[in-house]
Amino acid sequence: MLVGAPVQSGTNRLGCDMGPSAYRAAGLGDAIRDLGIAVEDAGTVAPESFAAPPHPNRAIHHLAETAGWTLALAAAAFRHSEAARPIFLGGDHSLSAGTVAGMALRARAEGRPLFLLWLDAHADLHTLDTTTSGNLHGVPLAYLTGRPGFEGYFPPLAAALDPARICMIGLRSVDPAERAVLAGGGTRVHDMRDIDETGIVAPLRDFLGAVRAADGLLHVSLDVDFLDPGIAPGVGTTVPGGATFREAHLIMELLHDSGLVRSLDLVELNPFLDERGRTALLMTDLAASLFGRRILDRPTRSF
Ligand code: NNH
Ligand code: MN
Ligand code: MN
Ligand code: MN
Repeated sequence: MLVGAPVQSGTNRLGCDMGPSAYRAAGLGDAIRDLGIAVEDAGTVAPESFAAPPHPNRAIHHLAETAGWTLALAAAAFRHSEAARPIFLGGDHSLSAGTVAGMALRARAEGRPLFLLWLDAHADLHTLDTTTSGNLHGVPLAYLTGRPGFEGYFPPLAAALDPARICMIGLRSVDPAERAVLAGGGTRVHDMRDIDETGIVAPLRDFLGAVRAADGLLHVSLDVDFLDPGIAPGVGTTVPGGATFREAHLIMELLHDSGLVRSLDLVELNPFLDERGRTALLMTDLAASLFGRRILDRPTRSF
C-alpha cells in the first residue's frame, strides 16, 4: 500500500513535498507489482489541524503544522497497516513522528512489541528544547520515545517506543544534545565507523534476531541521507561518508529474507535537488529489494 505523505514543514529546504510524485514517476508501484505483490495507492494524506501554542524556543518553525501531520499520519498508518504493508512516501523525516506512532498502535492492537530500524546519517533525537536549527525533522525519535517537552505541542503519544527496540545504522552527524541521550544506552547504535569495521551484516542480523525472538513487528525508516551523497544527491542534508549502493541493497535484501518488516518510510527525498531522478530511482530500487527483488534465487536465510 502506497501512502503519500508530502510533509514539508519539518525542514526549511523546500522540495520534499514533491517526494510522493517523484516516487510515483519513478515507478515504485509497478516495481513492487512486478514481484507478484498486489499494490494499491491510497493517495495522499492531508494534515489535520492542531492548535499548538507558540514555543519558547524561537528557532522552531511550523510547529502546529507538523503536529497536525503527526496526528493525520498516525491515523493513516494505523488504518493502512491492518491488512497491508504500507510504504509512506515522504516528505521530510518529521513524518515518522506520525507513521511510527500509528504503527505503535498497530503493534499494541496485535499484542506485539514494535521495533524500529532507523537508517539515517542523523539521530533525529532533539527535543523541542534542544533543537537549535528549529527543523522538526530533527525531533521525531525524541517524541516517539516519550522524551519530555512535547506535551501540549504535539499530539499525546498513546504508546511510547522502548529505546531498546530501536536500532540506528548510518550515523555520522550527531549533535551534542543527541550524543548525550545516546550515551545513556539502550538503543543499538551503529555509526559509520562501526559499519566500516564490522560490515553491515552482523549488527543487522543481531537486531533482526531480537525482533524475531520477541515476535516483534518491524518498521523501517529510510532517510535518503543514509546513502552516500555520491549515489543519492537528492536530499537537503548531504553528509559525506554514507552507505554504499551494495551496503544499502544488502540491508534491504536481508530485511526481505527476515520476513519481519511490516511498514516502511521513504523520507527526505528532495526532487528539486535530484539529478534526473536518480535518487528517486535508487530509493525505488531499494524498496523493491526490501519487497523481494533479488539478483539470483537463493535459499532464504532466517534470523
Ligand atoms: N540534527 C540536525 C538538526 O536537528 C539535522 C537533522 N537533519 C536531518 N535529519 N536530515 O535526518 O537540525
Ligand atoms: Mn512555510
Ligand atoms: Mn532523518
Ligand atoms: Mn538524516
